[in-house]
Amino acid sequence: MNRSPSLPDSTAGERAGALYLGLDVSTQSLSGVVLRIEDRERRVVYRRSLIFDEEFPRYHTRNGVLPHDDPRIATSSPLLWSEALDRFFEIMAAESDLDLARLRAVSGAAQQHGSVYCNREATARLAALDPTRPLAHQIRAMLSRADAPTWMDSSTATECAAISDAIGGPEALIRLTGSRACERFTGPQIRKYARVEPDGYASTDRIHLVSSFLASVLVGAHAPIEPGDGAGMNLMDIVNRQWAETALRATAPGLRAKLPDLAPSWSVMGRLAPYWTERHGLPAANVIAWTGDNPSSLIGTGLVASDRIAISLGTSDTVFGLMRDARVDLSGASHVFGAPTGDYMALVCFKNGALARERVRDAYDMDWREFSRALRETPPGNRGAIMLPWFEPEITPPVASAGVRRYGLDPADAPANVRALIEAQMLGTARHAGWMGERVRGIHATGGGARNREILQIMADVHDADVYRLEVSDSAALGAALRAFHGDELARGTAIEWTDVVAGFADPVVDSVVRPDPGNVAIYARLRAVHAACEAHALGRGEDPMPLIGQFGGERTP
Ligand code: XUL
Repeated sequence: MNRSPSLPDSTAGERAGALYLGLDVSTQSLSGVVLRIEDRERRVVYRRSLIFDEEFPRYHTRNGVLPHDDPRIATSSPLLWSEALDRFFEIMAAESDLDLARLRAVSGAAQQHGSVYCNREATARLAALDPTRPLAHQIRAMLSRADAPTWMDSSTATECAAISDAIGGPEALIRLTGSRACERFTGPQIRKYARVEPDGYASTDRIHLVSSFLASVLVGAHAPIEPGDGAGMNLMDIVNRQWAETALRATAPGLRAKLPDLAPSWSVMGRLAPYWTERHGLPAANVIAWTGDNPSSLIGTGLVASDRIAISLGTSDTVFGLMRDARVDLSGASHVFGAPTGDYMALVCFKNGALARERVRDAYDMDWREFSRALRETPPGNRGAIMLPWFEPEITPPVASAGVRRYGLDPADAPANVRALIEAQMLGTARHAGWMGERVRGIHATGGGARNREILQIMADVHDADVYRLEVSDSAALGAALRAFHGDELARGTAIEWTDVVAGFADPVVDSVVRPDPGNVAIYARLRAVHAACEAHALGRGEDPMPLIGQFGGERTP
């Protein structure tokens, strides 16, 4: 998470224009972005992040997670998130110099999959939040479970198997909910809670996602779940965006009555409750449905059409993009969530991203300049040599035991290994996102790795698409602010296109476009088959790919 400066970007003279606030409650921090929109003039006028470990030491979180003896368990605290929300408003009101009377709407994003368990008193207590008393105390009295399991939890393997079996196997669950049963998803987490703490489950009246819980706190009433985030539960029918009866039954008894309703992403949840207006001097602004951080980032990176995808080269590499149709990845490696536009979004995650790039760089004792030089000085296609860079167990394709595989690649040839790594990563993104079925013409490249032009050239050549470097910080919070604007306009009866909503934000870095080289595109079209054959072989599903490599290398060598 980027640490935004604690001072506003620009606040002097911000007196006119409507303001829209977007919040992102992620694993480690809460970030907020305020947009000022007046006619055609629109810009970010305030940004602020609060790092949980630093700002709220009394919760003893490490990187936003509460300490546990069992490393598979990862929980956080709804009190911490609520307190952070309160602190953010307090700081914004004190330091921003914005005319907050012009705040028209608020929306938010939160880490996906996490769940918050409320007791029967929560409805009345939400409606009666007292602005003269600290928020955390009031929230504590609403919870039937003190901790909230988060997306980093991996303690529900038994539950995943049981849910999958009950639905008819992984493919059936993927077709129904958009994802196979995942340990971090909310359904398996709920099933585990109902099994391990049946009394706690019985005393739970409402189970929220982190996103719908925080929206509820803002409006002072239980807010619905929206389909972008709802899709991360293994409980929602991905096509018709309703709770899936069979999945509910496979998860826990009486679950439907404990879940909020589902509502479209642009719904108005209500208005800022008196707690917020009176405590922080805010107007009763509209609160638009909160979503998950990934669906929100889709908007924050400007991906509102299906012919563009984003590739984020971070700790892990992710590919995400909007899809018009509810296609699914039956391999189980990817997820389909709802998109805040009412469409769908795909998310494909590769664990061996920056981690693998750093391992290769270090193994050959290079710095990043030498790494780039190796890419410049080696031939596209690497004479058919392939590396499968599974330094850690991989998510896409699923690889349980780590181990780098090399085909036709001499481990002692440093430059060839650098090229083999990047080509494998880019071929991986292209091949494993192919199920989306969209013709990709443009790629928004983000993350630390996107600063390397040589990597972007290989990305452009492998995908046969223009690549634009994007430097959007806090894309989830920006997406939330843009959604606040969109939802508020709709609520006022103004029809507004998504392309108009994101225009001027999430623009590529000037002169950053990297275009595909037709000769290289042809090479990579052939190398795809070699990469696929090596992967199948490494996963124990295919023939020896060496003859294919010999053929490829032979054709390239004069
Ligand atoms: C997505 C996922 C993470 C969290 C991070 O499936 O688990 O990206 O949303 O906050």
